[in-house]
Amino acid sequence: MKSIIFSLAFIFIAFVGTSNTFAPTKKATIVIKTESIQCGMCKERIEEALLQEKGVKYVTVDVDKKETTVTFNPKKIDADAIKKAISAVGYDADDIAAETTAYEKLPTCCQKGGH
Ligand SMILES: [Cu+2]
Repeated sequence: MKSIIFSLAFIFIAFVGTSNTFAPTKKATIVIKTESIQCGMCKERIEEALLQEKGVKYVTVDVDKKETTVTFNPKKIDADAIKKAISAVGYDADDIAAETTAYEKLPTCCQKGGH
């Protein structure tokens, strides 16, 4: 009987132990090069689009640096999905090029060389 209690206790401790050790990080932050953004409208467009993605918590687009900083829950979304969401509204995101149809729908001032 004692050994059963000991092994149950051991299993319990092992379980609690591992779940703590492998507790998933709920937040991650990435900086994505969004070289093709031109102005404040681009900023709003990307921020709005990304905030609609599940798991995205904060988005900041820096127009001068041409960078998009995203804080997200890695259990719900990953960096690739975020970059694809940027591409889907017409902007280059790191090595993922903007979707042509989305890019062509952008106002001229938001296209490359528009400013
Ligand atoms: Cu723009």
